[in-house]
Amino acid sequence: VDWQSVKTYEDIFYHKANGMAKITINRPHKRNAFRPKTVFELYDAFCDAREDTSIGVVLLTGAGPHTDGKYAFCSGGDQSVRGKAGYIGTDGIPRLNVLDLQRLIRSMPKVIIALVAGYAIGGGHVLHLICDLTIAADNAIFGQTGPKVGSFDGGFGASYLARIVGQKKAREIWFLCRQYDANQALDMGLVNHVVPVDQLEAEGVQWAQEVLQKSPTAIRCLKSAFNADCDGQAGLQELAGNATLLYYLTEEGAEGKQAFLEKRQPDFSQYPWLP
Ligand code: 2NE
Repeated sequence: VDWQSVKTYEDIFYHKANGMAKITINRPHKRNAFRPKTVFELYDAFCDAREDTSIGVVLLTGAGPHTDGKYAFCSGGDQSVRGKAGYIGTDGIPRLNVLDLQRLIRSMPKVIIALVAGYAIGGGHVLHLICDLTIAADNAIFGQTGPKVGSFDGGFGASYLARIVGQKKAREIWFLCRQYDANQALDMGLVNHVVPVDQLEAEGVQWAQEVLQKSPTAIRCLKSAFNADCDGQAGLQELAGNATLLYYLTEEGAEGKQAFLEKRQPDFSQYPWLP
C-alpha cells in the first residue's frame, strides 16, 4: 500500500491510501500509553477521516516493536501524567479526554478496524473494544488493569464489554485483571481474527478493501443500528439521523424545502402513504 502521510503530529502517525486512513499511536517507549495530547491528536485525525468522503475505513494501530522487541497497541492512560483529577497536559488541566475519542470512534459513520499487536491493556483495551472490528496479531495480549492501578472505565469499558463477552467473563476481566492471549480473545468473541504479527497490516488492508466494495449507505445505517441497540437516546439519534439523510435525498423531502423557498404550500399529493 502506498501510504501517504496526511499531517505531522507529535504522538501519532496519520496516513491515507485507497479509501483507507491509518492512525498509529506512536509512543512505543510507553507501550503506546496516551497522554492528553495523544488523545487530542487522535481526535483530530479521526475527525479528518470522518469528514473525508473518500475514506470508508480507518485502521487504528500502535507503532512498534519498541527497541526491546516488544509490541503494543496501547497500554491506556499514561500513568506518569495522571494527576488528582485526570491526565494532565502542558496546560495543567486534568482530563479524561479519551472518553470523547471513544464516542467519536463509535458514532462516526465509517468502519474502524483495530489492528492489535502486543499489549491492548487498560484504556488501550477499551479503545480496541469500541472499534467495529479487531484483528489481532498472534502476540496480542488483552486485559484491564483499573482495579490494580486505581482506575476503572464503567462506561463502554464495562457495559459494552459485557455485551461482547457476556456478564460473567466481563466481570472476570475487570475483577481479576488477568491478561488473555490472542486465541483466548478469539474464543470469547473479543476479536474477529488472529494472524501472524508480520501479516497484521496486510490482513487489515484486505478486510478494509472488502468493506470498501460495499454500499456506504448500507454500512452507515448498519453501524448506527448496532449502536442504537446499546447507546440509548444517543444511539437512536444516530440511527434517526440516517433516516433524515435518506429522506433529504428523496423528491418528497426536497418538495418541502422547495415550497418554503418559493413561498407556496407544499404539494405532497403524488407521494403514496405506503402500507
Ligand atoms: C502494558 C504492560 C503490561 C507491559 O508490560 P512490560 O513488562 O512489557 O513493559 P513495562 O516495563 O511495564 O513498560 C515499558 C515502559 O512503558 C511504560 C513503563 O513504565 C516502562 O517505562 P520505563 O520503565 O522503561 O521507563 N509504560 C507502560 N505502560 C504505561 C502506562 N500506561 N503509563 C505510563 N507508562 C507506561 C505494563 O507496562 C502495564 O501494565 N502498563 C500499565 C497499564 C495500565 O495500568 N494502564 C492504565 C489503565 S487505567 C486507563 O487506562 C484509563 C481508565 O481506566 C479510565 C479512563 C481512561 C484511562
